[in-house]
Amino acid sequence: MNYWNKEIECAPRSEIEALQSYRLSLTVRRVYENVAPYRQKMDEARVRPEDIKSIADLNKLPFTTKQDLRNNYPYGMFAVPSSEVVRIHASSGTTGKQTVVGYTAHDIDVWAECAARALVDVGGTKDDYVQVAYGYGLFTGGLGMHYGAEKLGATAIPASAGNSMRQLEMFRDFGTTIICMTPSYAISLIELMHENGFKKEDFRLKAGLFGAEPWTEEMRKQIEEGLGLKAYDIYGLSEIMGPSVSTECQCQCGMHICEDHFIAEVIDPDTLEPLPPGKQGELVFTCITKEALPLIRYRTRDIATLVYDKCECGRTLVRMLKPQGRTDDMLIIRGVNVFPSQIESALLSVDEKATNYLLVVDRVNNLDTLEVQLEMRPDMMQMGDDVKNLERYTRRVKNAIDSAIGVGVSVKLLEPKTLARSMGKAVRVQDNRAIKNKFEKK
Ligand code: DLL
Repeated sequence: MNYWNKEIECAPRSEIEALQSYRLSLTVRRVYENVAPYRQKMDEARVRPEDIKSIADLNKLPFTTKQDLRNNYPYGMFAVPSSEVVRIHASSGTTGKQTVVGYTAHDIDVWAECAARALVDVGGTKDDYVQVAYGYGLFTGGLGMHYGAEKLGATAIPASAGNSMRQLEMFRDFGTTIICMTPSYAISLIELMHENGFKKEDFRLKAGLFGAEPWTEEMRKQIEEGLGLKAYDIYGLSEIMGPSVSTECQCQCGMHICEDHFIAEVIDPDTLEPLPPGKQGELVFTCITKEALPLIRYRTRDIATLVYDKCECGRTLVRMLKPQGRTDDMLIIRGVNVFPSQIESALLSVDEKATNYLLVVDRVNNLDTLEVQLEMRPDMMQMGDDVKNLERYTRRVKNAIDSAIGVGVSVKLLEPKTLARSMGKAVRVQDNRAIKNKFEKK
């Protein structure tokens, strides 16, 4: 088994916690002195920096939310002067202002270290060709993985997202061995491969780091089969750093968090109380080495579980299980809480190739409706010769989803290629109720 930084990745828990405690106390002092909004929050909570001596004191500290970043847009939460900031990124947020994040040269170095660890986690070495097909730009995906590949000493191929035929040609001609992209983009490349006569045997791909959006085990299977590689999950968020906050190892049983840089907690999103290991709740991160933007107890909105059991790979860093959605992407349909990921799992359990879908939520006569629009594949058009086959298929999909979420949905089959293909984060939900609420409320 290879490690990038064995000393920390396999350190005894007591040492990891001692390091976290030490770094936490320094960070809290620094933000209290340098970040006015934190000083104010801590004063309001009546906590002084000297009260925070170890990770056991973490829950004395107030939380940070995306709204804090918006209120202090663009640089008000930065802990260093602009002369120290060497890069900014921004999150694409669909509503409200962008969230701007900053990095010092040291922050960029730490990030590259975490991304190099991620590549080694999945078997990467200096000899690999790493094609980075996350978008380069304000989004953290592209540059984040790029610096990691260079730090590892591998060959970075800065493909960025898009130009899909070219991506496939590069896989073939440049001898790409590791790819980094969103899982939905991988699915659309597989489709393009088949349409254009590419075969997985044309490529030398061995591993892929897929993240930036939720994806299911069924999608993993499809990507692994379609591209002939091992598909690994990678997680991150711009507020905390970007990709590589955590990454799966070759055991594929959760993502190891870079705990020497981030303290992870899971809280109950209603009571805000920390939950014990193994319980699912909202993930919260505290940055303990970041210089430019050291966020304290940042509420990610992602729903996940922390697992401290021993991992076969030898790493002792805590693992987070695949995020099960976000507290803010939960749909409430006729009073029932529904996560898009539950629908995807049910859909793919009936037909593992049914990855092009859109959930359209609406309100008709004061009643919420959920329509699952599902694209047919060209080979299914033959099924259509016998209308009964298609009806049976539609009914199976509907029954699977109804019983998974406990709400009746309608399923509508669409002609092939009607839905937009994703190159970055896929848009899976169209909720017309928000528009109606805004413009049609009397
Ligand atoms: O998506 C950073 C990233 C880039 C991660 C490339 C992995 C790979 P943001 O645009 O700020 O940053 O979005 C962060 O995306 O809070 C999650 O809701 C979601 N997310 C990221 N990775 C995963 C994953 C990047 N592996 C938000 N599984 C996070 C599920 C993910 N959701």
